[in-house]
Amino acid sequence: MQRLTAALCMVGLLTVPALAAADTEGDVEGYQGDARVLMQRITDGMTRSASDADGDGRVQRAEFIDGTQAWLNDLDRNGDGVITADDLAL
Ligand SMILES: [Ca+2]
Ligand SMILES: [Ca+2]
Repeated sequence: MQRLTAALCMVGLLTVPALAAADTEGDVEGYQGDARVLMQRITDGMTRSASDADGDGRVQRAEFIDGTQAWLNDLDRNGDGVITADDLAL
C-alpha cells in the first residue's frame, strides 16, 4: 500500500505541472529504464491531450471521467478492477 501511495503521490507531483504547462506535458525526465516506462504510462493517462477526446483544448467533465476510466483500465495490469501496488510493480 505504501508503494501505491508513493506512486500516486508521484503522479500528482508529475501531472500538476504537466497540466499547467503544455511544454512539459508527459515529461518523465529523471526516470530510467522500466521506471521510466511505468512513469510514462502513468503520466500519459493524466495529460490534457489524453483526456481531451474532442480536441477542443479543454477537458469537459465527461471527457475527464471517460479518460480516467481508460487510464485506470490501462494501469490495472491484472484486470481485477483494482489498482494495487502489484499493478505498478516493476
Ligand atoms: Ca474537450
Ligand atoms: Ca489490479
